[in-house]
Amino acid sequence: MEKKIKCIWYKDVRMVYLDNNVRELQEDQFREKLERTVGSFEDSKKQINHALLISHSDADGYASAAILKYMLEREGIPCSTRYYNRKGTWKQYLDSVLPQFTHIENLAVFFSDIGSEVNELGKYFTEEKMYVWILDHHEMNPVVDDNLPQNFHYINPTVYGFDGLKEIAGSTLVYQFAKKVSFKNIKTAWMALIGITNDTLMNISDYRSYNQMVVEDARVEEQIILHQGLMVYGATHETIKNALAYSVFPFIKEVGGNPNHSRDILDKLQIPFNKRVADLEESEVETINKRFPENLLGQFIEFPKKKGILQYAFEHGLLISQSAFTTPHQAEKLIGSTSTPKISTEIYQTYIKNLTKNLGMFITAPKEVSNHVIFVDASRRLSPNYWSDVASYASVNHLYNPKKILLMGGPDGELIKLSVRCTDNYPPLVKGKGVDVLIAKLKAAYGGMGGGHKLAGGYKIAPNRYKNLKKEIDQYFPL
Ligand SMILES: [Mn+2]
Repeated sequence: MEKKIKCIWYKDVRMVYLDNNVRELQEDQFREKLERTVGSFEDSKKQINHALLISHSDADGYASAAILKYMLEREGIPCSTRYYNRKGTWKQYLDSVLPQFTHIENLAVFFSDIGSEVNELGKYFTEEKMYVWILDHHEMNPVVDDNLPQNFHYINPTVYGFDGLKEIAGSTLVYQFAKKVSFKNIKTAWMALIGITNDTLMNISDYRSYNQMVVEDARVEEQIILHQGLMVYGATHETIKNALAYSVFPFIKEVGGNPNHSRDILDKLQIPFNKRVADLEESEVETINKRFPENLLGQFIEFPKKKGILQYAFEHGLLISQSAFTTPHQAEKLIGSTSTPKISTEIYQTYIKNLTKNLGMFITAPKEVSNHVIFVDASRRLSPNYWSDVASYASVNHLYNPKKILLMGGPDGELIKLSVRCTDNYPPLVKGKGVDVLIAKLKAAYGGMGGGHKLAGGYKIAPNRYKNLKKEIDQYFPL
């Protein structure tokens, strides 16, 4: 079943993000902390009557919650789940959610793929008699452990030098936790891959460390088929004509979201345009790859029990994060579904067409360029639902000067909401410095809220301060 194709052309010469990174990796300390965090759960699980799972409202967050739910229900603990993208303070949010559960004695609250504001959350739970676990992989501020309440536990791999994208996604961390609780939770490895593929936005062969181990677990357990072939993330389930148009990683500039254009190209290459991506012969994959400057050779993950969009890990995750915007009640069900509901297929197609169209627009969009950053005002052209994704895919596809940081966004309510990105070629990454460092500096100077990873983060700022930020931005460099 598994196709083997040698990767001969590596056209996109990637710089070593992380592989050359100067850093101190404290792997033993991380493992010890994981043992202790799992131990704290083992010690108290018999007392817990109910668990509230609070998870991030993206694919990684949904996958994380699904793994936790599987683990907890195996332990006989019923769960409720809430998905959240941090908007205000934690106090505001928790004050609106927790009262629904305060009648339950010995409630456990799990934060997954969210909640790296450990100091803020620690303060909130001092008064509450609840068990709390925070399993997150976003960059976080130093924590004074002595100030935390007694039944409050957290683990974050970035503290030990791990990269929160390439090495350990949110669902990867939750999966490691669940597998330590019981080896039987290895059954959830495939779920973690829904999160990993969407958080990393990388070729699977570029995964490292714990992310790589999850792929291996899922493969050995025969939960997935790992294919080597045409890499067209976003459209792996499609015909080759549509796949070349709607692939978001890589985004094929020449085709630019137009399937008529890809059909003409395929005709000239004498490749049947209605063939499915997974059915392509090795020689056809090589011919197509040679035709475009983008690297189209890579790995993709199939879930053999699923059909349609849900059959492929990356597309499965993308559908979840889109459904979280449009039909939240559907999003959670998708992990348990084998075939794609019609409404979800429509949502997905609209999304992927708009995204590829917008990536084409990004290339020509007006940009304000300083010595160190590129500002793009997204508000005139794009619906806010797309800001973050266009910024991410512009970045992973190197659609702007990779030596600069991208700040893209516009007004969102009373604040300016910015997606902050850098490519894996951004030179300061070699010293472990990425957009997380810039966001921290900006927060210190202008206030506002924000955080994230080395390659991708978000920042919200008041409009009057944003004007100053734009004038003064270069003074925060070198990072
Ligand atoms: Mn995540």
